Amino acid sequence: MSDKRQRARVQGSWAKQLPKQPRPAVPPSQNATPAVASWGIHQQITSANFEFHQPIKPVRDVPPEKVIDQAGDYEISHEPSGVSRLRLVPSFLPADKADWIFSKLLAELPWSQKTNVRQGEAYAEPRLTCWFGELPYTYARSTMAANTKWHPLLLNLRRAVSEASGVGGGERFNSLLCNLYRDGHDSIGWHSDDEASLGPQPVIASLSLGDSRVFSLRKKPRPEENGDYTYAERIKVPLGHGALLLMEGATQDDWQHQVAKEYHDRGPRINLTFRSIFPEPQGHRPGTKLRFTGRQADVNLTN
Ligand SMILES: O=C(O)CCC(=O)C(=O)O
Repeated sequence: MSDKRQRARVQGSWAKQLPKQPRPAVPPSQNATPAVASWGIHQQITSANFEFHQPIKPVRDVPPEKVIDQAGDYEISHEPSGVSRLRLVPSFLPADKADWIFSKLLAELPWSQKTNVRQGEAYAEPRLTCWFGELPYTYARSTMAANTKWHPLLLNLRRAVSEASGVGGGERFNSLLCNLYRDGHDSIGWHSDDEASLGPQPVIASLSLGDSRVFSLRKKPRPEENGDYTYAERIKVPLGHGALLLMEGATQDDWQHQVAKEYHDRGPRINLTFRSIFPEPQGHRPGTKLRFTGRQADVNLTN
């Protein structure tokens, strides 16, 4: 038996199933190797019938990472939860103004290090923060107390950022989380700003000052991916001195974001994230996450 035919015998059983052959009008040729077909007559085996095909493993490509570094409005996804939108204004503040604001805020804001809790373990958040707003804010199982003593400079910035964001027809953001990344080792891990206290589909306006850092986004996987982000869409947004980034629509439902550590020299950076915060829904633990469940935003108590 030729090598090829030997292979066909061994592999024929799992080779691709072929369409049924019509009954041959004439008996198979003397030279062909007979085989018993399902309808009980000899059918001619041809090399075309039993060609070996390497089983095709479905190949799935990791989507190429996108970069957003130009001013504009971007629709980054369309899902049942809605459209996720980013708006980038790289030079929202002119450099000289941004320099002055940066040094004032660095010196004059009440920076402190927050202790968060993850999987029952307390850890020091690797950045400094302070909070302004009439309500406390809880994330990562740790609460920042209400603080109504807004620095006057922050009140001016709030006005400018609220106008640029068009929040609530001229209303202003009522709260501000200030973040100080002292160097490249300070960071914030993957998360969404989706606490129930921020309401459904919050608008978050993020103003950056100081050294540039990369703001990364990754799309939340579908339920059948079981939390695996291997094939997630990813976007990088370099945020420089004076840049304004708005996250709107379903961005917090469908995407996570982070500022990763950087292991080359990075100077200090301040990030001001303006948002509006509402009293926690009754009976919910502070910091509970709001999750989109298909038809409307719902509260998931498993934060
Ligand atoms: O520093 C940044 O640009 C992002 C901060 C952030 O994601 C947050 O504080 O929730």
